[in-house]
Amino acid sequence: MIGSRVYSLDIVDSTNEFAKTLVDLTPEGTVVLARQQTNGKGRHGRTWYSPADGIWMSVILRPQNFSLITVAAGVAVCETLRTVGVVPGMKWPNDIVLNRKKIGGILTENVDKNTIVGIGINLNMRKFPRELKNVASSVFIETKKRLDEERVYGILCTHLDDCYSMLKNGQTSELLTKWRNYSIMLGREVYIEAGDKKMTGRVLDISSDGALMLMCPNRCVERIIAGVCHLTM
Ligand code: BT5
Repeated sequence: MIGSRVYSLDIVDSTNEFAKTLVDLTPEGTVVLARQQTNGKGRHGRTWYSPADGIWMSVILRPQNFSLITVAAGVAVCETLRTVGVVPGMKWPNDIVLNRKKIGGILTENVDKNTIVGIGINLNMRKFPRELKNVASSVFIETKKRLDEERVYGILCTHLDDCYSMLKNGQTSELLTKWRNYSIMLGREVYIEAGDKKMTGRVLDISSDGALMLMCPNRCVERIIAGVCHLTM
């Protein structure tokens, strides 16, 4: 179902923004795919560097429960990369990482009853602007493998379908088990910025609604719904 209708664009500002213009017109599972984005978006108004050689796509979904959508999309990206011989990790809440560098991200936005799931994967890019060099990388830079973008996109649609079905069928514990297997965070010390709140702690788990469970130095367990997370060790 995911990808049964595709808007395939050469260049667009942001596939998420384009998808927002389609929500009343298209069936669930519609994909917007672009070769290049001129104004790719991250969370909270941040920008997403998206030249050619990556996978930049958005899917229009209408889930009953959207709390685990970002988890489901992240797991689908990891399963896809594993299928093509790359073993990435996930960093809560929305990062896909390889060798501790960010190689992908998820941007989930709700518009009326629709959820737009934006997925970016740095597949074959060979370089990054100076300001991103220390944090970002691509599958090609890390593995020297050049992967066929169309093939990876096709595999991704299949895994997105599987993970979204799990969510719809209430198989959240299976999904969370997959998240735990890909997570690079369990048991690690982290520093969290959640709005004005800043805290450190050890990651215990992810909850059934996608919140991060943190053991703080005072032995209290904090539940973090959204924020930026840095691994400290
Ligand atoms: C994200 O935001 O990680 C969500 C990225 C979602 C991108 C997709 S592409 C298709 C769809 N259409 C869109 O317009 N967006 C989605 P966040 O966690 O806020 O991370 C943003 C930060 O990551 C930036 O502030 C940079 O530090 C860094 N960054 C920017 N471009 C990057 C890239 N290509 N690879 C890795 N890191 C990047």
